[in-house]
Amino acid sequence: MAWFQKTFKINHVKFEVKMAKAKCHKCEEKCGKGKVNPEILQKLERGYKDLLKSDSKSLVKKYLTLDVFDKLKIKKTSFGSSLLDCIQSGMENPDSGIGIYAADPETYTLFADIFDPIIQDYHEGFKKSDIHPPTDWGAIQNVGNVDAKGEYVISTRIRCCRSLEGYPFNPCLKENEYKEIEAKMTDALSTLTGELKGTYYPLEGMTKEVQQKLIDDHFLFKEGDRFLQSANACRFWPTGRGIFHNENKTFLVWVNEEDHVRIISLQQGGNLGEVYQRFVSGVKELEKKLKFMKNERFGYLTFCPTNLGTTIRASVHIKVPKLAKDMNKLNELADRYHLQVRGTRGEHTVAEDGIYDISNKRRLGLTEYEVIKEMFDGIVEIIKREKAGS
Ligand code: ADP
Ligand code: DAR
Repeated sequence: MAWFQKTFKINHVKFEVKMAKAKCHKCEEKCGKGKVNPEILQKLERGYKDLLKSDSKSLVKKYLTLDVFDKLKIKKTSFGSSLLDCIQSGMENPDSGIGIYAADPETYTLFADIFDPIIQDYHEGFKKSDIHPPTDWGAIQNVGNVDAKGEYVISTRIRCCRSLEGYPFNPCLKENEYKEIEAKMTDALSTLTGELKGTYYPLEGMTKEVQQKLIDDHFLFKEGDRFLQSANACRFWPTGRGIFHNENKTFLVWVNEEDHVRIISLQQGGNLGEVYQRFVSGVKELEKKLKFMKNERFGYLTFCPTNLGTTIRASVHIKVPKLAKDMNKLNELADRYHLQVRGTRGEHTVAEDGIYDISNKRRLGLTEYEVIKEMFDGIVEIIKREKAGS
């Protein structure tokens, strides 16, 4: 396989990227060598015009000014990715929150004029000149239970995203590369022992009933996410996709959904410390066996810019009936503590039986411990406000 080794700089920070020289299928077929072809340009112009006319509140609409658009629309990465490969999801889904994905790792540099302002906005101040801090899991034993009396929190979950070195992101992956990633993951997962020991279940061959039950029980990713489909992240589905979990379903790993890997620890109740301990153990064990894509400025690289850095989302499923009477107020409170409110089945879903998914929002520019602490403090405050009735 032809390998791609590239050193490039962003704001004096050197990026060293080594990966298979994959071509983004979409651009490769249509663009030929060196430039974005007229058909791609036409789709970009039309989609951009519709986006400007739409009532979209996405960050890509907010920051893709005409000057930036005209500067970036003619560019193509060495993988063959164009601006269209990055923003077509946001153009086809005006209700996107962000509206952009990195079609391959190089897009973060080549299209920095649109990625950087969106990253700074979403991660609440991570500037072009900022560098993500080194990994720091902190004093794990100091992390406690957000709801020791068990009055509000139903369950607690921590997840992170990882991309395997040597492979581009979803839109540029070939079918055999999905299988290669799955094989590397199943090899690594098969060596886990103790509480982490478990079994890998490929989506291929899984009955719809088993799949739906795993989704309904909040263990498995949803299928057919329209945002990911528009981003060309679901090709060859379900090839190479699957889920690993231990016997108690408290440690899980997703393979080839939005990212190459999602590592998840979850359990009933509010004991964030136990969930964190298991999560860190699992990540450390897998890091012994696999090489993940990471660089100095952004930390762990991911398909979506909202997940860069620690890539950690720590969440509770919680009932806050008093606060939920006024969703604007609940969201304002969440914003104040750098939290994000999602529906019961995750992002882009609604609350069922009054259960909300509340988690840290920012993942970049803080250490792992700071992200967990920020979520812990925010949830404790939310519970305090619910008890007080406002
Ligand atoms: P992700 O967090 O992996 O980026 P989603 O927001 O779509 O993606 O959530 C994925 C799944 O995780 C959903 O089924 C959601 O219900 C479940 N989930 C998230 N937080 C919790 C939690 N605290 N307890 C139980 N399930 C959770
Ligand atoms: N569809 C994207 C999702 C953004 C963040 N969530 C991710 N990456 N799962 C949007 O712009 O809404």
